[in-house]
Amino acid sequence: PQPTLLADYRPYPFTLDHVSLTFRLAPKGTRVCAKLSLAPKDGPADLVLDGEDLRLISIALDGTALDPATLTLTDRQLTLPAAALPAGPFTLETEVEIDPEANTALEGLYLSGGMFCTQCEAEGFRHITYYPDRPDVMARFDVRIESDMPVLLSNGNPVAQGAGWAEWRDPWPKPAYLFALVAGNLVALRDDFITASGRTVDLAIWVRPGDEDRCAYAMDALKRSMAWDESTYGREYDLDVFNIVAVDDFNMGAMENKGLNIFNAKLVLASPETATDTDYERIESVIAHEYFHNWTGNRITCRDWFQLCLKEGLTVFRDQQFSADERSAAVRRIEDVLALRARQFREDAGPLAHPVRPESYVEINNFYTATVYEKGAEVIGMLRRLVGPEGYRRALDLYFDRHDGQAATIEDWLKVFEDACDRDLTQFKRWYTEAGTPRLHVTEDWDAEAGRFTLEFTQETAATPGQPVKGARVIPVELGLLGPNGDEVQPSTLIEITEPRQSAVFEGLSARPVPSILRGFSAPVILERETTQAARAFLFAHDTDPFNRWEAGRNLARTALMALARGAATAPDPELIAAYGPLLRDAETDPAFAALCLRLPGEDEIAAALHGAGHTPDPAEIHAARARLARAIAQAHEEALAALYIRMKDDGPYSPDAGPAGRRALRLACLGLLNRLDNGARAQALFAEAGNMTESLSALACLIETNKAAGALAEFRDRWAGERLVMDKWFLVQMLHAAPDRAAQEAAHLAALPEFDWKNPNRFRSLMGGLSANHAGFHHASGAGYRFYADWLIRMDAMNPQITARMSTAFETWPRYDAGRQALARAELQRIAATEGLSRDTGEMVARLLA
Ligand code: HT7
Ligand code: ZN
Repeated sequence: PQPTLLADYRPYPFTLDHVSLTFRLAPKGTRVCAKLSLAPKDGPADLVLDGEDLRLISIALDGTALDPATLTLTDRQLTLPAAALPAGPFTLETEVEIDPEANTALEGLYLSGGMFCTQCEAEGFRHITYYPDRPDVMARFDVRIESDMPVLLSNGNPVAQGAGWAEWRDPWPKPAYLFALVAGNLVALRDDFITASGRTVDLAIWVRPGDEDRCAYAMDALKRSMAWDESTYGREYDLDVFNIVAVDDFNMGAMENKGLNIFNAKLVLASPETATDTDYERIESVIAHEYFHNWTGNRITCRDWFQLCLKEGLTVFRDQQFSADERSAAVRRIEDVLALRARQFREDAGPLAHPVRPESYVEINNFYTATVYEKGAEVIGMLRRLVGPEGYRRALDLYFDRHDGQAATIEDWLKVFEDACDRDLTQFKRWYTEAGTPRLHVTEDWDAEAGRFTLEFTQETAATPGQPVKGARVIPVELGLLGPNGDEVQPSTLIEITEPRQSAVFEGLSARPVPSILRGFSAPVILERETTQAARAFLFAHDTDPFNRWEAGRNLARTALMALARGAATAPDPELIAAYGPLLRDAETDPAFAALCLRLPGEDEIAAALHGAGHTPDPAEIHAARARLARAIAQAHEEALAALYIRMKDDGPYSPDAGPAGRRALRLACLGLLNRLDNGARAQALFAEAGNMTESLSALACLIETNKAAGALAEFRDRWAGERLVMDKWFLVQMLHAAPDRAAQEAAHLAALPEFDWKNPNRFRSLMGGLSANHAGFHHASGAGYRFYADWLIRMDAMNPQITARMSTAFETWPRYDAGRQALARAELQRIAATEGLSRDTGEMVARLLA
């Protein structure tokens, strides 16, 4: 298939003011009548409408049926020649038939557990009716739904309803990707919100009967999000109602359809017994994210899909700010950076690397990536740092004023910063146009006589697919200097690196300082420092910037693990082990932070670091090194860990708030280490007494690791047999913690169970995602992990190309490993590529992976 290019963008030659849609819902033969009010913009042009998997029943122009000979119909488009169209405004009416029951790809209108629902981003609307399915065509929608389902929902405000029908009107022009419809047997948790200007908004979260008592947390998060967007960005909600619907079968996390957000049930439903602290945290942030899209995405949308980061990067940045305000800012920053490195740095370093704003795609669904989302958010964080909080607010106010109701571009976005903050962002724009993670190398020079300390920065970005040469980036580096006793001799200051090589000089110092560089992770770069384990341990003990304190501990541990894994050290680094002493003594000051510091770098992170340093990672050695270090830490600090494990026990009622969740995180981090010594004894006891899912699941993981889980797994399975979201966890935990030598076998065993409903995306992701995240299991030298995974990708592709293509990214690191593993992985990718009838989605991904 031909790629779509940013350079080929052309405005749509018609305006589309208004759309009327009527749905007669039926599982097999749903009828969709659409009336489009169109007008040519600048003279005659062919009218091209997108449409896929539609059966055209009738078509009429200004009320008169069209002779089928006038139009050209392909399997992707309907074209009416300019000569057949009036010179002024006209209406086009079509009736089509679609088959929601057969829609296993979950794009367009489909059925999930007997309920009708839609997913239209990015190009799902073309599976519903003939339409200019592109984000720069914005229209007002009226919708009539006819169905015997008790609840009938669409975008905007309700207009009228009767037995078997309902009508909705959305007063705000929107692109088709924000269209939504839901029809089902649903019940609601209701509440309301009074906006800053005094309007009452009716809120409802719609779920299957029986689930309504698991929506309170999501509702609370929604109301807090609405208040936060008013107080922090001055953005008020703009409809009379805001509906959220939870569905079981969903390709991604959630969708921001105007006034009718649709969510994967796992990001709405939570109770202490069924959801973990991490689930609660994620529900809060995704509810906020989708709500924030109302302004950054819906009121101001994207001109074309190349501009996806305009709404996604900004909205991720906003949800991160929200969580930082609602919880601990330092902890949230560390978690965000962990996720960024695990997903985005990995993407940027491999065959799938692409710029935050790509310039070409075959299937746009393949570009909903960590680069567009998470790096897109980092770029905005850098902009905010460079212009300061007031400048940022001025720029955002201008953005909303200038572009409300428009489909905008990254150029528009940068221009508001240039205008509001009087800055030239030409060089900064490279963050949007060039792929790859810059490496920022720093060397230190100390002139004792002059009391002068110099840092020299060199930046370099490696070639990425299609981009052999890179320019220097603007890199905001927040840094401070610590004196020998840990006092801050130079408080945090912002240095703007713009050159390939640049220095920063600090004068008037009485002793050689220890620099704390890239505080708060002020830029998404790989910082390379020539430093010692002792200097890292010093920062781990003394840095006043919590992010860099954590970072120092992480670097200390990663360096030690790399040495162990490649046989450069014969025993775990004593400097590292000693560094945990003060941390544990002080852990109760901020338990969530201490828990993060106790978490060792993951195996994939160690593999990436080894590869980045020019070594070939061996997954089995990495696994062994990590286990060995964890055991050594546990042995050295057994007493302190055991004491904390007891002290962090919470006897009160469960609360998902940051405080109690942080105490649990610390307690469970201690458990994870102690489990290496007590052979599952504490985990067994905890599993028996656990009053919430966070503890149950951690105990289960520990038992699997000590090979003591048979009884607990059976008990868990019996207890939660009817709970889909909990059973997803049962599959996932077994895959994540399976012994590497048995991981593929274990996956095959689980896949053969009757509970493995592979057509449900959450269930599929639990098993396959769990396998690919089991680093040493997936990359097993036998190739069994690769083979099993590829078998299932091939099977899933015929069912759901979007899920398959996304999950093929498990292979994105294959060039990192030894020749044997490379050959095995390549063979599996080639086997997928050669599959007859392979989807465009997966075809594009596999081709890029093999390029
Ligand atoms: N804007 C949405 C992205 C999206 C999506 C969601 C669900 C299913 C398929 C989807 N394709 C794209 C979600 C978001 O980022 O907020
Ligand atoms: Zn989003």
